[in-house]
Amino acid sequence: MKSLLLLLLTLTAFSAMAQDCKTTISASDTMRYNTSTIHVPETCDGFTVTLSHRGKLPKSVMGHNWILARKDDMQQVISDGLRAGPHNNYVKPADSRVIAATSVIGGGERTSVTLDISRLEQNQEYRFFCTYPGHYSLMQGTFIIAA
Ligand SMILES: [Cu+2]
Repeated sequence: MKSLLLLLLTLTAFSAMAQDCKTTISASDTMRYNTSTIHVPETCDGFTVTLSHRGKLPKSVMGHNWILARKDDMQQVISDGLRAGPHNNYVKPADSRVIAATSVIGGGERTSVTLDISRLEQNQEYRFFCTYPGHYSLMQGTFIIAA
C-alpha cells in the first residue's frame, strides 16, 4: 500500500514536470480559447504551445491562430495582421514584434509553435491572441513568466 502511494506520487510529480515547458490551448466554434492565462516557468529554455481547434467550422469562416506579443504591441500586430490577410495567416510577414505565431487552423486541426523564453523580459507584459478578423476581443489572454 505504501509503495503504491509512493508510485502514484512519483507519477504525479513526473507528469507535472513533463508539462512544465509546454501547454495545449484549445479554441472553439464560439470564438473562445479555453484559458485566459498561460504560466511559463522561467527555467524553461523553450516553451511549446499547441493550439487545438475543437470546433467543426472550416478556417475560412472560423479560423484561429495563436500569436504572442508585448501587450503594448498587440493592437498594431492585429491591425497589420488584418492587412496582411489570410494568405499570411493574418500576421504581417517578418513582423519583429511577433514573438511567436502559429498558422491559422480550422475545426478539428492542431498546430504548434515553440518560442525562445530568453527573448522575454521579466518586467514586461505579454498577451496572446487570435488575429483572425474580429476575434481578438474575445480571444486573448495573459502570458506570464513565473519565477
Ligand atoms: Cu480566432
